[in-house]
Amino acid sequence: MYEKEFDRKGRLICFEGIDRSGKSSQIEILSLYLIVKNIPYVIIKFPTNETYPGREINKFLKGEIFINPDKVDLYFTSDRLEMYGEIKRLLKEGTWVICDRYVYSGIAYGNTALYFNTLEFGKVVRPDLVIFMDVQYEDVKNRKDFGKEIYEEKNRLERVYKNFLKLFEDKDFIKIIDGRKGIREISEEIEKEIEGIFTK
Ligand code: T5A
Repeated sequence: MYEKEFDRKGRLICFEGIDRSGKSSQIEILSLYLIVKNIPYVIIKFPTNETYPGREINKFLKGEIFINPDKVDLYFTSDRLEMYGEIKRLLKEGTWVICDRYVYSGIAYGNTALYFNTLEFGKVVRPDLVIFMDVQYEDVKNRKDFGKEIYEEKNRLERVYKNFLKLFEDKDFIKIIDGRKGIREISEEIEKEIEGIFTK
């Protein structure tokens, strides 16, 4: 699935989890940590607003436009495909890239993703670390703003959660974090993981 290795000076950290699992909150805390360490970084949230497909998906998720489910998956993939070159460029120059969702969301959420994700094979920049925020629908259904977006419903998120677990079985660069803990406790665990990849 991954792009062939290249000389990277930066590190690629990806966050995954179901909707409202706490990714953005942790990324905000991690960015403060990187500032203190004087590490240049960029945050990329997928779907982005940088590409045409990304902007269309963002409208779709808010219910502003309708897009056929197959086409939505294709758009998620296209959005990432447009960004992989930029991620590679940043890593080569020494900037860390923090992704809020990545190819794994494409697979876990996909309607027909197994087909469209084959388009990404060989292009995905391999992460140095994937943090999976391990929470289920029942844990997040009462979190602020839950239910405002089109995919935030029980059946879908239960399916997505199971897909994530299957995907992350036996992968050495995945760290599964209990996302039911408090925000501060989680961020301390994440910092320890980050310390571990400085020396890699
Ligand atoms: N999608 C995405 C696909 O279908 N295919 C794809 O290929 C890709 C890339 C994106 C949607 O698109 C789908 C997945 C999604 O359905 P989005 O709006 O970007 O939509 O959704 P999310 O990525 O899920 O972003 P959210 O903002 O909804 O969730 P976060 O970032 O995981 O959570 P966060 O940090 O904003 O926290 C949510 C709330 O919970 C609280 C926070 O204070 C906040 O109120 N919270 C906690 N509460 C208790 N304990 C904790 N530990 C907490 N951590 C945070």
